Amino acid sequence: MSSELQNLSSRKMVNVSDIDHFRFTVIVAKWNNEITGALEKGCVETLIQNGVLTENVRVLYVPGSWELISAARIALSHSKTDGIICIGTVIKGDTPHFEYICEGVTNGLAMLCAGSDIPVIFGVLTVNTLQQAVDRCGGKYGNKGDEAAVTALEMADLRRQFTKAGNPIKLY
Ligand code: DLZ
Repeated sequence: MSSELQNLSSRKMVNVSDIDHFRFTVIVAKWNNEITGALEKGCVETLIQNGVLTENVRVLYVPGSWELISAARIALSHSKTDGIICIGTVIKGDTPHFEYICEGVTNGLAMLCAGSDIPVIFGVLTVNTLQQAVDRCGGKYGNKGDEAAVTALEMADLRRQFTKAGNPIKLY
């Protein structure tokens, strides 16, 4: 399936009730900040457009994608949040750093997902070229920050269906 068919950015609005109760933490890596800044903008705008209150969106910055893991862990441990959205961009260079960082960040965030019921969303671009990143932060393949926001809203809503009083979902 082509990337174009996987572009979710056209679906920016979600059908989720009581969105104004949700709190989100957006963690942004400053490495490749011309890209991550555009992803952050798309993400925050999509959250707000869907009804999340501005004061319920906390944006934190870390040096690089590697630090997304520890920042997400700190946020999980020390804040009340309904979802954590990790934003970064890793661009392939001449050395194997790309593989190490991508694998480390992916595994680290996956471990956080597995260890917590708060959704941790993977908004990290892993691309071969700067142009591929540009295409995905508001270019021809949409803005993956928008997609991360929509995913966070849907996952926060899913969790709420299990945790709110009068739980409508049967666990078995
Ligand atoms: C060191 C490094 C390199 C070479 N490339 C990237 C990158 O493409 N994207 C990114 O987000 N971060 C990169 N970093 C920084 C690491 O993520 C990290 O901040 C440092 O290794 C310090 O732990």
